[in-house]
Amino acid sequence: MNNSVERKMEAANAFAVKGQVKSCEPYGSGHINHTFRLLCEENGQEYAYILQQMNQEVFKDIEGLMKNVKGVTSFLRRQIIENQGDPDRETLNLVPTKSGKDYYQDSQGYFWRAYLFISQATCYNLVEKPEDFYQSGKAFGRFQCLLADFPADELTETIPNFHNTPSRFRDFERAVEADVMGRASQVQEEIRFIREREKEMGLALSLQSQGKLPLRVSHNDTKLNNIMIDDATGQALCIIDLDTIMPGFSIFDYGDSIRFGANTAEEDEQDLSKVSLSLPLFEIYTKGFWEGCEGRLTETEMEMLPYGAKMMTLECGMRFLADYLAGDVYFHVSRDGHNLDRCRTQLALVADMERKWEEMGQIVKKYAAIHPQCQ
Ligand code: ADP
Ligand code: GN1
Ligand code: MG
Repeated sequence: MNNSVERKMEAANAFAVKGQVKSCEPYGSGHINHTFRLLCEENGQEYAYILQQMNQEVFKDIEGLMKNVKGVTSFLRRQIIENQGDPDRETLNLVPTKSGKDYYQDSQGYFWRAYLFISQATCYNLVEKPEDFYQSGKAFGRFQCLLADFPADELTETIPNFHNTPSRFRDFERAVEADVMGRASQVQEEIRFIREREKEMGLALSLQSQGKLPLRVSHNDTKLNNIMIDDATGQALCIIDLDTIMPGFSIFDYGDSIRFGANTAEEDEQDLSKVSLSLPLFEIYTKGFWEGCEGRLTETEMEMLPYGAKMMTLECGMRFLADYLAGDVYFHVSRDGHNLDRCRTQLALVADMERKWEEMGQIVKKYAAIHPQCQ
């Protein structure tokens, strides 16, 4: 057995699962943690769990992160029970270790956690049915609404400056300057595209400092594959990947969903002719998010939704390119040039948003006019 297999089995056996561990295989398509599907068996009955080795390079304060996850999932669980929902499927549920802790540190110092596996539900990498995207908009909107009552001062900021776009731009420029892999010369066009948009990057922070854009407890990583859709009902069932819940902007939660889900191509598509912003998907998500938020967005937040979509796409493209230049050290990659392909889809999508800017604004205005605003 190699070292990583041994560590995985050590971790699998550390949690208070039902029965004996049968298998533990890599699972899902997340870019950050190492995720496994853990299958156990007791009296001929199978029990499934998600086992995750958390990314300690990305998350420096695992204790704070796990406190957030525990706090938010317990909070959501109470709300789901009050609403007569199914608390084992509508939120993540941590499985404790055999000694009653929320996470496990293995003998080599790596951190692990386990969740109940949510079965008969799917995470999509591309919208297959527009209805799914509408449902996810509604669920992310509602999620933000529910978290409005969560005590923000109890949250650890798991990644400081996570969606601080000017700070991301400075990181990007440092990666260009260092050019440790000698790759910058091949990506001059992409570098230029990003630099040309530098002036737009500080707008959200500047509106916040003028008191026009509120900080809210937000998810911060609202892509479609971070939500589980119930296979039987087609409804959004559970929002997952809670590692980045921190105070942030609603327009960025909305925008990150558009970035991923309203793209007609997958995030790592190599044929850029397939990349575009689908206005019907943009509209249906806007409707869902709006309804989910129950009009709890300010006028400025509403106006800034298209900007949120563009900024999240540009920021993500910049992060992928910075990682490509740095030698693919942050996002998991599975082929040469993977981060560059991802960067290119994002920049192509930004360009298409710019072409469709007017229409995006019209769609948002339509919903802003229908829904009541409080605040
Ligand atoms: P990452 O931060 O690496 O994206 P995620 O927490 O999003 O990690 O998990 C990766 C994938 O694992 C998800 O996209 C989803 O497919 C699957 N997954 C995570 N948690 C569960 C769960 N409780 N039940 C079923 N599948 C899950
Ligand atoms: C990462 O963890 P995952 O795969 O859901 C990243 C997001 C990016 C996304 C791009 C903690 O999300 O910020 O938008 O990849 N998460 C972190 O697909 O950096
Ligand atoms: Mg994820």
